[in-house]
Amino acid sequence: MKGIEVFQELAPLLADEAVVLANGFISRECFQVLDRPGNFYMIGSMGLASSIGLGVALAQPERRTLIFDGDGNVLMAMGTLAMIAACAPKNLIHIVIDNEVYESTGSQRTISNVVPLESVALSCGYRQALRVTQRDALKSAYESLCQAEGPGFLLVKVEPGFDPATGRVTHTPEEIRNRFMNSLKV
Ligand SMILES: Cc1ncc(C[n+]2csc(CCOP(=O)(O)OP(=O)(O)O)c2C)c(N)n1
Ligand SMILES: [Mg+2]
Repeated sequence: MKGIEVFQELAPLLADEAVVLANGFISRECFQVLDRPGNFYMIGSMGLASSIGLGVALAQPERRTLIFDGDGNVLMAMGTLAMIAACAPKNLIHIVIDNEVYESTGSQRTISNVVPLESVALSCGYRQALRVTQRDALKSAYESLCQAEGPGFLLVKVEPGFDPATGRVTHTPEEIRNRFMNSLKV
């Protein structure tokens, strides 16, 4: 499975969730598959999608919040796993697209081949943590996390392989912020 297939599989299931996306190819692939006002694309700040997602989940406990993260992003901000577990928002699902490389900057190897990030999350205190390696298992794993109490963690092992024809996010940071905030008004 390639990273973009995670979005192809899960995008049809989205409704009014707040979605916070890690920088680089993860944001770009989601933008290509399903751009929506409720998507908050990180433009630059690596490692911080999880912090922002935590803040959104705590501010809007009645709304499900999804974080789409990368292995490099999670390794860079591993302390945030502990903070998410300690704050324990029931409405948060943290999805990590793990290609074992920093693909957006040239595919340098990370260490997620030897550090099982879902075990780290579970040890920190996430209520659920699953690993998926096949596309056909993704939807049911996601749905089981939706039905369980969060915070949930879904590690999706993928092969590297970004399509260079995938465009960049064309919204300005201000547009991303404004439409995201509007989409969260109740
Ligand atoms: C603080 C900071 N350091 C480095 C970068 C450069 N950078 C952007 S994306 C990226 C790789 C992210 O890796 P990962 O989370 O595994 O996602 P992938 O690119 O593999 O989809 C790096 C190093 C950055 N944007 N900000
Ligand atoms: Mg990666």
